[in-house]
Amino acid sequence: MMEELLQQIAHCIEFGKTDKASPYPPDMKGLDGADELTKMALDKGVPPSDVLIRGLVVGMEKVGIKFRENKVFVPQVLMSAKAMNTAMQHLKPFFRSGEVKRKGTFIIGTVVGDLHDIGKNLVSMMVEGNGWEVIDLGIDVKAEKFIAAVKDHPGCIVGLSALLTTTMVNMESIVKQIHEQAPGTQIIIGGAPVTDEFRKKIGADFYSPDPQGAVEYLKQWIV
Ligand code: B1M
Repeated sequence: MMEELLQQIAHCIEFGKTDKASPYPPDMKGLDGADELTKMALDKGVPPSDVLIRGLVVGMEKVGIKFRENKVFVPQVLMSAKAMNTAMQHLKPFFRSGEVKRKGTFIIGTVVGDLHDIGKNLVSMMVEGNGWEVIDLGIDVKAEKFIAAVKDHPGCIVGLSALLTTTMVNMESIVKQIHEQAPGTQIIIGGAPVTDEFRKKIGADFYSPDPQGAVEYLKQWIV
């Protein structure tokens, strides 16, 4: 029973079924969504950490893999993220009480000068959906803001996103300053113009072309 409920939750996330009222996806019209099923699971006493790890995260991981393989596209991922966010509202009280342990803290932002945020938001949602606490600093983020956040969250991992060839160069000084002021901090970079060659040049720790790569890299840093 519990197993079946968790599988249904994962299915809702994978296919972006937010709640019963949601007409999307059409073949699940009228059925309970992530909202109702998550609440039901918690009411039935399923541990919140199981709802997260064995339900929501499983669904989100499947979406991440399908997105990487071009089997689904941005709109579907956004629907999954919406379903995930809705379900997460029921879990938040447990996070706050410390009953559910997060895997660690991930700080992400689009670098200074750059206002593109769709890719960054996808990464942010996928990482959060995989059980990390995500602090999203937004767009046009200067080095000082990243450093302040890193100091507030010792042991965190940082993600930098850039979509312009003119702003990706700003990553270099941000990486340098974070490494100087908080040595050992892992920094992942990404965004359309970014490459692994560029990562090596600027001394960042990891480059991922997509959100799933970031999620997979983070697995080795779970606290
Ligand atoms: Co702009 N824009 N834009 N734009 N824009 C591009 C990026 C551009 C390629 C269009 C073009 O000319 N063909 C071009 C850049 C050229 C270049 O530098 N090589 C460009 C330009 C020039 C500009 C302006 C300068 C235009 C102008 O004003 N003259 C201006 C700059 C503003 C600024 O930032 N200072 C500008 C403005 C805008 C809008 C505001 C209109 C809007 C942004 C809206 C928003 O983000 N809220 C916009 C958009 C939408 C685009 C395009 C059309 C789409 C970008 C996008 O969201 N893609 C884009 C052209 C294109 O790509 N077709 C373009 C979808 C998104 C899911 O992909 O962000 O790559 P992406 O993220 C991917 C991966 O890269 C990766 O995961 C995501 C999912 O796979 N990823 C990471 C991203 N960050 C990651 C971090 C990670 C790991 C993976 O770890 C931390």
